[in-house]
Amino acid sequence: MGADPKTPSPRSGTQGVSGWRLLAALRSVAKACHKPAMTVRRPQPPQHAKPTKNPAVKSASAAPVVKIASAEFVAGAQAREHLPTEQRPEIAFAGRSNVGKSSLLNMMLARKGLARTSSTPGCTRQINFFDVSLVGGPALTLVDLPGYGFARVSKVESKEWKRLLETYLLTRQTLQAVVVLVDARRGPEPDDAELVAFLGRRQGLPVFVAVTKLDKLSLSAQKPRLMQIARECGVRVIGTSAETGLGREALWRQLLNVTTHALPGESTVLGEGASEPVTETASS
Ligand SMILES: Nc1nc2c(ncn2[C@@H]2O[C@H](COP(=O)(O)OP(=O)(O)O)[C@@H](O)[C@H]2O)c(=O)[nH]1
Ligand SMILES: [Mg+2]
Repeated sequence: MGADPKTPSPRSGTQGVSGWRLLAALRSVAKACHKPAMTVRRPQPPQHAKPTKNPAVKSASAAPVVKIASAEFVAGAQAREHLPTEQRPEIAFAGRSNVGKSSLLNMMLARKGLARTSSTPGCTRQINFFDVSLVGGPALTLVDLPGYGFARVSKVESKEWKRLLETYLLTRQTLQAVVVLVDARRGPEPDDAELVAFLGRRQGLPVFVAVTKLDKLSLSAQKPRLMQIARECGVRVIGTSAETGLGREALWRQLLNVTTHALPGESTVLGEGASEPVTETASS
């Protein structure tokens, strides 16, 4: 009579192996068989940090210190004569085209799409003014400046933008601080250095560097990059991401500290130290 087909017939190598040993042997074979699958290159996770994995982001969105009571677009100026009347304290956001000015503004104002964002550089052709009132706090104006460093606009056009920008930055009486945006991956470029030097003409005008798109770097790369950019810029830098909300509170605190108002119920200054990066990354 032949062996029961369900009973594995003893083969060389497995002869005399007890049940548990066979099981162990099978397991190790199975394990060995799985090994190549484990070494197959899986799709790598993206280099940037996933928003939900950053505890700082969670805490920032869970309990925002700065709450926006109202935010609205009030004026767009393409020429000096179109600039609105000087009324509220103003904070201007400047930087190269596509660095993320409009996105950062929307993040600060907690309003999606209030400032128009675009993946096409050179879209903001005017100075845009946004009035904002904070809950229990001051009324301010945030200003989205035309981007510079965009090669594809005509020379005449870029000259006009430059003149408007310079006039605004040098003469605006209500201007209380300027945030210069620097892309985390590109770092400060000659145009940015030129702007910071230019702003030095207005003595006492606080200038901050906001490092944008930090989410595009891995978590471990973020802090060293911020330190490096702080060294290169020689001023305080704040790491931000419009994607995740990172840096929103830190930047608001810095800005409210230098405008004539303090946060509701607070008078403390965060992030003291000339070139200390102020970040909300998990590593800080
Ligand atoms: N991943 C990521 N993308 C951003 C961030 N900020 C801006 N962007 C993108 O960068 C592009 C330019 O942004 P925008 O705000 O219009 O730049 P602006 O020209 O300086 O005003 C858009 O496609 C945005 O979605 C950010 O923090 N993270
Ligand atoms: Mg813009």
